[in-house]
Amino acid sequence: MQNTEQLAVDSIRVLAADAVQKANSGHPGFPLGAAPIIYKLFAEYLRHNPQNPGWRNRDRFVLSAGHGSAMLYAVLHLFGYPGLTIEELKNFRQFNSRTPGHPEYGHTKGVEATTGPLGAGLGMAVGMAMAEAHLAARFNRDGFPLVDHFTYALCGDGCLMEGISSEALSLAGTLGLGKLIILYDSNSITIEGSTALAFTEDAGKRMEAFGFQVLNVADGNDLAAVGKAIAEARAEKNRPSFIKITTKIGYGVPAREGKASAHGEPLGAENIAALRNSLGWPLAEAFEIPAGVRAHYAELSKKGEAAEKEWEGLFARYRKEYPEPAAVFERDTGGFAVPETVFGDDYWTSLNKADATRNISGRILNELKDKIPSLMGGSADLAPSNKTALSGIPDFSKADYAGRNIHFGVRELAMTAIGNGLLLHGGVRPYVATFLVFVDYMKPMLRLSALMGLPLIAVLSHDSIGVGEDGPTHQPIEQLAMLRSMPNFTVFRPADEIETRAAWQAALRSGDRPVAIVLSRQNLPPLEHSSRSALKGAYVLEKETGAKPDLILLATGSETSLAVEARKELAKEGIDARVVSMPSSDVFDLQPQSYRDEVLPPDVRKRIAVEAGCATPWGKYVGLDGACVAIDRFGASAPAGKLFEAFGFTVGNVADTARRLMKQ
Ligand SMILES: Cc1ncc(C[n+]2csc(CCOP(=O)(O)OP(=O)(O)O)c2C)c(N)n1
Repeated sequence: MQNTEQLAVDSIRVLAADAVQKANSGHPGFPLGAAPIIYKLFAEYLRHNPQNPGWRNRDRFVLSAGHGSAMLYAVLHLFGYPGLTIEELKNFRQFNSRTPGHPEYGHTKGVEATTGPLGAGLGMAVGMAMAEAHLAARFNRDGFPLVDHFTYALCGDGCLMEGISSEALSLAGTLGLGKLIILYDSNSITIEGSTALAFTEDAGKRMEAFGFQVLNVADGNDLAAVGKAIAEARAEKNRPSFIKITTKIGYGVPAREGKASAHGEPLGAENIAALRNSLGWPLAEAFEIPAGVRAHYAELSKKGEAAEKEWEGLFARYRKEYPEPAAVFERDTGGFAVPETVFGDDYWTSLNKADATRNISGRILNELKDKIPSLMGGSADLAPSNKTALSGIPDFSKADYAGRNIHFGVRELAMTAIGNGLLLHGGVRPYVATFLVFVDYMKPMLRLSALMGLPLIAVLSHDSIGVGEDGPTHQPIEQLAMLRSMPNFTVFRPADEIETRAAWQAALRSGDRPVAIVLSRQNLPPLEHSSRSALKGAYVLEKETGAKPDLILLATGSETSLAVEARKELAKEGIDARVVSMPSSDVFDLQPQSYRDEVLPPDVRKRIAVEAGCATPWGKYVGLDGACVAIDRFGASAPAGKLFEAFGFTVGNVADTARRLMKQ
């Protein structure tokens, strides 16, 4: 058994090294050092069923050190995860393989999160552990631990250098997430060399300060010690655990062991042979695994099947005993969709009064909170400004995991990663929030939401120079352009209550795209003709009076009413303008060409976009014969009214721009 175990560990090493070698690209060093950790975890502790990787109460595992992907693929292959054949390992990093350079969620069965940007996995793991705690608090009953699993993340030095590790793990400590276990592969090497160059902190002490139980394993090759530490981590109920495991990067390759050169380049044929030799590996052929090792993994794999069966039995009894929560649990963990009944005609009301869209959004959220029990979220300490608090609903806290108001603290990056983790876990429908300008602090994790196809909702208020006195640090300029440039991402910037309702509906119906709802701080007037057509991204808000408009005014959010006023002004001079409200250019771009041509007739080439952001997104809509009333400089600290005037967001300036175009 001892020998089989060692061979099982070494099979991970050999497969990962062979895959990197064949691809002539990738990172062999991490897998060689960390193989015993992942082996021990998957073989003895992780409750997972390779035959059904999506089983709801499985333990979650996130490889935060995503560059170690070859190791994860080797393990998933050895455990028999569907689709991960030896051919896929041979096609590591090749076009259309199941084994891309970094693990990609939704692409490879058994990969729980897309990782590669270091530290992101830690944030997502915290989100998963929060979802577990929340669902357990809501659904578990005496004798029915329906939701009861651990979340593990494996990270390296790089993940812990990244600031997100502090953001996310500090919150995890505060929340006392006892079922979160961080495994730290401490090999003291990163790409540029020794961690002594730039990372001399005592990470364990940092985690202790965050409120973690900290455990140490002096030798990562000591399987018994690794196992003992994992067992101790699992036994600690009130604190998350951090296990520092000392390993050697490039273990088994004498020329590379303990060196940065082990990190990110193939080992080369000579070193591959040396690896086999020093491990005492019995087979010379690449990708060959001894039959006994395969049998060993097949045996281990069965444990997971049994665990799932047992849970299915538990759930069947639960369903009989508690049919109502069982039905909710099944629905909410079955996908991201919210009940369609939520969006009936009674949803589409409007108070028809001037109000800030952030206030309107807050009202909508609170109307929905009871209809969508899986809705939970919060802000990076700006809930009173973002209007994202669910009133009368308890906070999500160590004392009450059933609460649905999350206090992320001032941690936008971790907040967004946690939002992704909540969605990856399933069972909850999260939103996160901050000021639009601080979306810069969220961006890398929103990019992962988009890449993973997760419908995370980002509520982004204070969306322009309308912020006023806080000045240019708080006034977004290029942020809308940045968000709109992202693939598989939807931005909604509604102009009034009806359009804000459209934004929320679009966000909550989205199953595979993140949605940013961009909201004003200042009051906006209700629009006479706003409609559910906003769901198409853009629509004709004010129609021309003649057969064909002289000009089209395109606007979003707070500038829409300005366009409407400018149209009236132009009408006095006989200029017949159409106003197109375009709360979401992303959604509009997905409409059929016929609809797009209807809204923006190709032969009407005099077009003006009006938006209190940079002009970048508007070129493709206004074309060479059009113009933008936009702001391509930083704002200033002054009352909002003064700023709109100073930067040309006035009826006079929009009308002047139109007059100029008409003369051309
Ligand atoms: C955010 C981010 N920055 C930079 C990189 C590039 N990168 C990949 S691995 C790595 C070093 C990681 O060191 P460590 O976590 O100790 O892994 P090991 O050296 O043990 O493989 C870097 C800088 C990245 N993947 N993500």
